[in-house]
Amino acid sequence: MTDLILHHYPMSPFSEKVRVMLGYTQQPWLSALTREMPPRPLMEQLAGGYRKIPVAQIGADIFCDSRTIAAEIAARSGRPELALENCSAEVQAYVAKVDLDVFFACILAGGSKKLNQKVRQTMSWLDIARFFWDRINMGRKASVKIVGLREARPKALEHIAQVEQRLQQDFLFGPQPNHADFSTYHSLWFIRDLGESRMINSFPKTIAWMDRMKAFGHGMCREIDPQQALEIAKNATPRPIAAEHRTDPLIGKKVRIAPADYGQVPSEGTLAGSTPAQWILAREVKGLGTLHVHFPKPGFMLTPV
Ligand SMILES: N[C@@H](CCC(=O)N[C@@H](CS)C(=O)NCC(=O)O)C(=O)O
Repeated sequence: MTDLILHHYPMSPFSEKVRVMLGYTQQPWLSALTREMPPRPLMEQLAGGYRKIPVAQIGADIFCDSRTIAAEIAARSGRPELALENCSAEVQAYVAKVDLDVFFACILAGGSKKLNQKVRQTMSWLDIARFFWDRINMGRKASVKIVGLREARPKALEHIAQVEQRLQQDFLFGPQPNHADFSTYHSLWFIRDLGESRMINSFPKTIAWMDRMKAFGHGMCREIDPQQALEIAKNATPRPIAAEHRTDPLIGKKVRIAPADYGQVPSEGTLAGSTPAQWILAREVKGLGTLHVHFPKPGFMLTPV
């Protein structure tokens, strides 16, 4: 099986969602580190305009958003419950909330001196300034309302109290983890493990569940030079797309696909496939050949060019 390459950075919560999923499934993976903010020229070659992190790569197939990455991990590990589209409507509605509103509440509430110190140890002052400038702009241009600084802490605490109440078994929706556990974990990891905040201390079941999640680790990971990822893409051809996924009237037409919520930079190419859960965009990239870029349908917009 061709290794999965994860393009990520250590402090990225959504990357942590995927790293822990890779640990849980004991999938071997290759780690390609990227910067905390654009410009990311290498990522642009692979994914087009899509600017969020993480992005995964398997040969010449590129997976944008933790959702398509999770679907891939689910298929490779034989654990269908890790793909959100295989979960119940209740779980899907829960994840839609925790991966957006709750995520922002936790990020804003989780800021701490310890986090600042960690940021200072890994980024230059110039990059810190660039980082804040980038995120302020991203927030301003977002098409969804992002929680305000003052509401963030009560909202995060309300969420943690609900998690505490939900935890009647080892995992949030039963005795085994599903997609929702990983979606919930990454924001709380930001608060507890990165920020070293005490916000979660008075929630014992949540702490015990977080420890169980953390114990999955990050699996069998080997760091590569991101340039190697380009070589791998160049030497691979995208996976074939089944005939039943090539029936959409827009197949073969030029389209743009972009997130509908924030960081809405589109990727442009030719629509090559449309499954119930994903769009697949074919992009011709100088020096790399044809790449297939996979996007989830929920939360994304497709516009014919
Ligand atoms: N819906 C996306 C959200 C990804 C996301 O917001 N990632 C953050 C980092 S954790 C990001 O991309 N921030 C802007 C950036 O890194 O440029 C997913 O599930 O992957």
